[in-house]
Amino acid sequence: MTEAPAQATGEGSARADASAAALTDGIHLVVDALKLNDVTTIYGVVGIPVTDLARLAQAEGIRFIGFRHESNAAHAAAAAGFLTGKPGICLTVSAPGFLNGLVGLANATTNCFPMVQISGSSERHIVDLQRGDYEEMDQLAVARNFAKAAYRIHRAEDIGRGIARALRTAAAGRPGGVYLDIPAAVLGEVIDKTAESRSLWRVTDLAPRQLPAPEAVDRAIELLAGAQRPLVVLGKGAAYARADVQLREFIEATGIPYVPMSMAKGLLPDDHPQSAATARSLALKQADVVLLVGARLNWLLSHGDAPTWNPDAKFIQADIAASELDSNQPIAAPLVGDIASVMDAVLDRLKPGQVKAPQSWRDELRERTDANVAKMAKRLEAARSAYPMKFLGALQSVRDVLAQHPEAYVVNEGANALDLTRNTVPMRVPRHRLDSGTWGVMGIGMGYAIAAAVETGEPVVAIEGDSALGFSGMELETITRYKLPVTTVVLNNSGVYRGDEPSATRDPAPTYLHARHDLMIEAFGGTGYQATTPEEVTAALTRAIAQGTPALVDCVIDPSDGTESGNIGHLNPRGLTALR
Ligand code: ADP
Ligand code: TZD
Repeated sequence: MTEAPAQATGEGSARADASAAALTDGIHLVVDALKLNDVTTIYGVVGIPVTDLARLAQAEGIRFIGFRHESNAAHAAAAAGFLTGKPGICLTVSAPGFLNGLVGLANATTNCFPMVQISGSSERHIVDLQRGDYEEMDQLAVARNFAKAAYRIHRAEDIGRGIARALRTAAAGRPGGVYLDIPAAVLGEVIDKTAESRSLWRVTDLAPRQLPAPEAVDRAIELLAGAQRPLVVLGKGAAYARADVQLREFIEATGIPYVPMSMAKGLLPDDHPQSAATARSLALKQADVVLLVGARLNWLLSHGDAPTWNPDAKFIQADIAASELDSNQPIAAPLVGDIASVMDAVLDRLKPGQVKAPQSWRDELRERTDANVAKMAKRLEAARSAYPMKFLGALQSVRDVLAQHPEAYVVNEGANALDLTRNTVPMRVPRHRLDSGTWGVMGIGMGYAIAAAVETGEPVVAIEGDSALGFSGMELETITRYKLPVTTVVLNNSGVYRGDEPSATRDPAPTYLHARHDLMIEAFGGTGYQATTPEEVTAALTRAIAQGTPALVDCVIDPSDGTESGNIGHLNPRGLTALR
């Protein structure tokens, strides 16, 4: 006897419903695994094969922020990782979408921010024989080069395992970007629902504490105790570690001057009396014992080399990655562990009065600070009345408005726009400054700003060079679509570095650009302002922050203001041009 088709009889369709209820698929498993691990937001771009995944995530209460370009979505996920201490999630489609996201993934890894890029991919049996599939690419092989780790899930029953593994690897130890490949066939695979509950798990203690050995702590303390000119360098690893209270207690108890790296600004307020930020070159050149806290001796610190540094300086390095030690200079006292645990141990083992920065050294740095502040005050004063407006004219207005809004997050990229903002706009609160970071990458602006607004709900001010904004400018539409409290301030000097370079041909010079960015945001429904004087900048920014809706202030800056590559012009190869 042949069975009637299930849909033909009432009894059969009830049976089909019952069996469907006992089934689930890869897409549901991914969403359930993310929810189980408290993922609240996915940043991404939809398309084959992840559209239903985004839809289901949204329906199930995970916020999906849809971007215009995956690079920006990945940067947003990275910033979310830095801001929350938990991996940000980016979702991309196969091959080209995946590749677009990789810049963000690699940048996250370089900066030690935790994130996971989940990407759909095409059919393995077609891709691996290179038979020419839709969006064909061996994504796992590609991603390995750019990520802390890369994994692929081959069976729906491994989805829970794959997500747990990706989240753990991204967050534990030195944080970084993890790639997770889920082929379309796995997303569509149907499996028994009872197996589901057993295949998913919640990661316990995502980034376990790692304690330094007591003898390592004592070695570091003794070195500091014998120092004549001790210095602390705070890096973004210290900011990430959320050891704000311990760091402040240690610095204030010992009186040691400190220099914050750009994303560590605000860990202690920039106007703290022990900040040597404004006497940085003297501090680095003279210090005899240097405690690096979550800061690498990479190009941003001249690799620890003379003449920037005292060639006899002894380094103590607190870092979670032991492989970072001795990467550039001998590390006399390694402190391997998470910075919160390291600083707890240091405070615990430090005897009262054992480490005290000599007053003469503090005075020397204070004098240099005062002299540099006075020099800068003259430059600022001159810029205030200059017309056309200078970078420093606009930035003083930004500084003064932001002084009223310590809760605001600052995103910053460009060359001159980056250097001058870092030096002009002080930070008062930890983890409120996000910038181009270790790579000096352009394009983080709108992604970072969107993540800061989504994750914190606070006002965000993105201070952008006009070239820098171009890399992610289409996300102004994302900002307006989601009605985020982001104000973008463009320091528009009509070019990369500057806008007055003459051209040798009928084409514009390679550095020349031209745009009215205030009109761009208006096309998307946001509020655009054009500002030609510092007073106009103040009025526009004050209004924009008060309104809390998407806005852009296009600051018209003198095209002749700005130096080639900002303060890293020496890295430009000159070759024969130097001889001319
Ligand atoms: P900056 O650019 O601000 O100088 P870097 O990105 O060069 O900072 O250095 C950050 C360092 O902090 C990295 O070497 C990383 O391993 C380390 N790090 C990140 N998170 C932690 C943590 N929780 N505890 C200890 N070290 C950390
Ligand atoms: N591409 C990427 C992804 N990152 C980069 N760092 C660059 C190109 C090169 N680059 C810089 O290093 S800064 C910069 C570029 C293109 C832009 C500088 O111009 P700007 O800022 O308008 O953003 P200023 O204030 O005019 O200097």
